[in-house]
Amino acid sequence: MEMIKERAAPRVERLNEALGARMVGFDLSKPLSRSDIETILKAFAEHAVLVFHGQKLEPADLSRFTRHFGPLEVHHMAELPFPDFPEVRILSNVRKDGKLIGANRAGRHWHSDLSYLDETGLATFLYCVETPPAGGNTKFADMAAAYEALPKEMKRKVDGRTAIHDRNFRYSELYPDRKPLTPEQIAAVPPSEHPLVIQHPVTGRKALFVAKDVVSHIVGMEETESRALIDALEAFATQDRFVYSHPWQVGDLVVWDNRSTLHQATPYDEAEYRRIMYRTQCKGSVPIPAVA
Ligand SMILES: O=C(O)CCC(=O)C(=O)O
Ligand SMILES: [Fe+2]
Repeated sequence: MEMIKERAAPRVERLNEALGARMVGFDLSKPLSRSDIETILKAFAEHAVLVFHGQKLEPADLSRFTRHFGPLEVHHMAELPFPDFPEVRILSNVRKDGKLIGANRAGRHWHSDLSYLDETGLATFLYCVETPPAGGNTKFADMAAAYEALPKEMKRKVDGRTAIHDRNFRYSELYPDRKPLTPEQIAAVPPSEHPLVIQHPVTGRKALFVAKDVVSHIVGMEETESRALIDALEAFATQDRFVYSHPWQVGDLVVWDNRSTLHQATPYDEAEYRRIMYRTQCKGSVPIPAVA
């Protein structure tokens, strides 16, 4: 008689007090059942950061999984490590023939992916191929919980406001080891205006939408006050009580919701250790302003 290997029933476990869920019993290297997809999308809306351990994924698998969340985004500055899968990027410090095999030191500041475009990032997917024994974490901050916990007088300052997100604002400070952007590259990604408080299209939850190194100013606010408020909002939202820091293991796939979280990569000993991540993203939409 043929033995049928029993798979553990899929389940969703909370990661920590702040946010995130561990997804147990899913094999993302195979097409998923309808009910698994529903479970995953529901958990995504509810927990914002999903962690799947022990995966064995090829670029095709990552691509297929990403498409359950929305249409694929081909990153505007992407190198093409997998010509058949232009949507799959590599993040790494590894060099081949003297050339980096992917983007290095990406996202070392708090941000929401593509927040500087009119249609901002929806879900981002990172799959760990190689990781250093320490450091190289990805931290996530819960911008919905942060908004809810905001002191009244701060809430009054942000409600109904908009802010300018600008990829070019601090690019050269954030990426000192990269070639400066050319005038053409700068012109290709103009700033974009978004509400400071946005509403999640699925859950209806309100979230802060701000990051100090990407938001250049708050519209209609005096410069000094605007800078102080932007810095204070990020500092408030990234307190430990709103943050989950993911320590990577080979085979982890993490997906996060850019509409309700910020994230940041932490440093590691790049001279000593290798870090290789595959990355995809799906296309977002114009953020919805929160109604008071
Ligand atoms: O490398 C990481 O941990 C995250 C980098 C990042 O910001 C991204 O992939 O969007
Ligand atoms: Fe990012």
